[in-house]
Amino acid sequence: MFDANTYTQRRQQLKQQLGGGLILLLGNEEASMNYKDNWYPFYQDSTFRYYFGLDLADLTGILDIDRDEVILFGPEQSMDDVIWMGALPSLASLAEQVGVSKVLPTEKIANYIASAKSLHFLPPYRPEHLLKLQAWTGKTVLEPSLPLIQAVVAQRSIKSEEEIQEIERAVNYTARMHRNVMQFAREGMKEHEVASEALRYAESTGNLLSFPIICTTQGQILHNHYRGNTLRQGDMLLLDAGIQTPAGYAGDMTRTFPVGPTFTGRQRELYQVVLETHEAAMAALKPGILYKDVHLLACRKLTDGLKQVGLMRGDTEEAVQAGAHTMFFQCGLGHMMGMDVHDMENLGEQYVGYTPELRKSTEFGLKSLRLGRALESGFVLTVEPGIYIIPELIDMRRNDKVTQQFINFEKLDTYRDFGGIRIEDDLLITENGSRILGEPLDRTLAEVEAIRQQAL
Ligand SMILES: [Mn+2]
Repeated sequence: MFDANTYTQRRQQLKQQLGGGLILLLGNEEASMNYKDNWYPFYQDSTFRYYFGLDLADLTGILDIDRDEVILFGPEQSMDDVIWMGALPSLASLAEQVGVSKVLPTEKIANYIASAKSLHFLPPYRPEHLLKLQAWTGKTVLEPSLPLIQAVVAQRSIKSEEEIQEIERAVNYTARMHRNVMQFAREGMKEHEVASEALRYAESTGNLLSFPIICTTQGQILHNHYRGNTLRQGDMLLLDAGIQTPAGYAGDMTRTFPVGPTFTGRQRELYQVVLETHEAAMAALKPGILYKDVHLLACRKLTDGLKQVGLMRGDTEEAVQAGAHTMFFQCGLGHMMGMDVHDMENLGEQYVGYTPELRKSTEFGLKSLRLGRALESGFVLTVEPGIYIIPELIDMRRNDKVTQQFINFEKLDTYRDFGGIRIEDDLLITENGSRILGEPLDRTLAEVEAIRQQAL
């Protein structure tokens, strides 16, 4: 948690931005797994945490602009709570830690908001939030506040110096977790044995994971959470994993490395294509450039590389315009990152990654690009190109005339069992360009093979 002044200033800025009305910010509740008292690990709502700092369940914050007051609503601990969970500071002293001087019991919310001229709240993404909002307002159909969404997105998109330090700490731990796994993995292990080493490392440092680990020899499945395969000589292992610090800031990196001491010939070729695409995309980052254009630049670079390998052919620009490259790269180049690994995705991708003038595309490939808009100094984002060879997609597009023009199916058919490669780093947009966050993590062919050779 930051100093109380940080939260006071953040709330002040939000109130000024909105100008009037009442802002309701819902914290999260505990979520039950299979019966009421068996909970998933608690996860606080990131916007609530951004403005109120507290990482505890059942809190609600109100910024009443018209009455010029900030109130933290919550329960006081009962003796039962103390017996089962230990004593906590009072609601008033919790509030004081984040610069809030007025507290009220949750039961008072409905009365309090009844007199508000206009009520601003964010889109509920948990059913409990919707039920609460319905109960407190007496309305069944609820319209989230667009001005509030826009103000929160504008504020949270630009990371402050103390946030950047915290994100960099998360990325440092993330890089160390990856290095640890690159040294740990062995032929004959199951994917879950490797994933558990990543988790062990994260927890041993007093941190958490920022999302469930992707640890797979089947890297072509973009969000593969199956971990039952055995690592075999000749396989590559793709690890997409990130650490989240106790303050709630995320890291998110991906590396793909050989199970043996070296990549095979065809793995080297395609790894180099992804690496050069990754470098070209990172080099293009600067304030003012559309991230969509960086994505398209990456698609052209990837296509050029695939043409050299002989998997694609024809004019690069035409191939990308026709979407032929999505045979290999079906998703977006990256996303915003901060307190959420996909930062603020609950507020709506259209508002976080796009603008009213730049709508998100519905085309295959571009529809999965979470960030398209012009970059600004202070943004933190990921760059994560990849090559994913999906046999079902090859078969689906085999008879497509446009695709046939640009794809060498005869050769591609010999790559059906290739798998997937992704390389992902986290970057800060600076005044003049960008900066890779965190300690360097082995990325080139020579670096990755060296760490594997030392480990084996
Ligand atoms: Mn990512």
